[in-house]
Amino acid sequence: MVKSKLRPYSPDVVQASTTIKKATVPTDRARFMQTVQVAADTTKLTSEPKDSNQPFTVTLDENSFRSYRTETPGLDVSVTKENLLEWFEQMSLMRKMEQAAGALYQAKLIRGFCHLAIGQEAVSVGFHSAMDKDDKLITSYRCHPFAVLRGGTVTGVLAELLGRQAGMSNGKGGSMHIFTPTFFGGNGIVGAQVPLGAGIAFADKYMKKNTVTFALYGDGASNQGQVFESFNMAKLWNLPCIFVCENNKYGMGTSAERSSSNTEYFTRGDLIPGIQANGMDIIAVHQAVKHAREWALADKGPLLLEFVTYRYGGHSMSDPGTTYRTREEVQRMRSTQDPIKGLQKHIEEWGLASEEELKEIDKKAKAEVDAAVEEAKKSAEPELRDLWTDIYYAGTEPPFMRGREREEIHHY
Ligand SMILES: Cc1ncc(C[n+]2csc(CCOP(=O)(O)OP(=O)(O)O)c2C)c(N)n1
Ligand SMILES: [Mg+2]
Repeated sequence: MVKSKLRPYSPDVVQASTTIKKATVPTDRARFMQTVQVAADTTKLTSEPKDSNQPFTVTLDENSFRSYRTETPGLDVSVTKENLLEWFEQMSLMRKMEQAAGALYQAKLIRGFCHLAIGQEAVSVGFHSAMDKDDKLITSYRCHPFAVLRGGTVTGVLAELLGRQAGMSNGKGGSMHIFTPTFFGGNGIVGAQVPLGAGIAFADKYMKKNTVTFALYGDGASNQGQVFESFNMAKLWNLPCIFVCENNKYGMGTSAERSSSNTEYFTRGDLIPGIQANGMDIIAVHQAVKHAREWALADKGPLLLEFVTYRYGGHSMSDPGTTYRTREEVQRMRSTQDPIKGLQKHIEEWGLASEEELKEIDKKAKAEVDAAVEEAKKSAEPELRDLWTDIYYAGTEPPFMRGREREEIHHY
């Protein structure tokens, strides 16, 4: 049974906060006062769990979603043991990969900028779990997990960060320049990926492909003019584009409250309906993305999704992340709302795997990442001649190109 409630937006709502507030008075006003649930372990088992790939039903916390100009997704989610274990494995792998990147950066083997997605794993893995293989995704800073999930490899990402030939951009791109046929990268110009996402959606619609494009941006990008221009065109042209605000409560070192006059990001699309969802519970993320995908495929045009989430680290490796928020806040999020621990609790309580079995999966993820680090380190750096490759689409190169100095000419 699908439970769905109409929760219209009211300006009276309190901002999504990290504390879980339950309405005590069962009135309409009290309903508006509810904040979105951001704990990772509040989903309840509704039907008997089955073995392997036999579906069973779980029910999300009733405050997992809020909506604007539309209905919230249903709270009952059909999952399998296989799904949940795979999501646990992928989130563990993504965290280990990012931790390894952090260590390589500290060892000065990765240079330049490096943005880690530790804490936000439920978003990337939850997205991938509900996307079709031909759907497209474009994002900004926290891009490494998406690069792996959308067709890349851990070695390919780590080698890219290390600037080695085995990297997904042959070592010439770096952290935010990693792509696959369905993943249009990290993008460093704040907000610029949003019109690109709308353009990808337009191209697919024009080519009559039955796909959905997800354009992700941070709370810190949400006030960019180009974001609103993209909203307008996507709505006007009814594009199959889902705009996704990953609200991790800070844009670099500026809190959402200091940068945005309206921090209810899911309500900022004017005529575009919106849904706010718990970004720490992977089951809620899966359900929200599945809902959004079905929305776009039903030709209803764009939708705004907001995931309330949290990054444990700073904006980049050069930001300690503790000058604009307290250590206690980060510690509280880690210990009470961690997406991996939340799913682990469900898996154990629902009798799908034991603590030891999950530890084993975690150990395997660590071993896979350790091996990827070694392989990436073994790969050579790009050579001088690689300066001239991967610039033009094969066969469209000009006869020659100038190098770093006027005298340095490369003939193709
Ligand atoms: C057009 C533009 N303006 C400013 C910057 C500098 N800048 C880099 S990240 C950032 C804030 C991004 O905030 P958010 O998207 O919330 O990312 P988070 O820090 O949460 O990862 C800014 C202003 C930029 N890269 N591009
Ligand atoms: Mg942010």
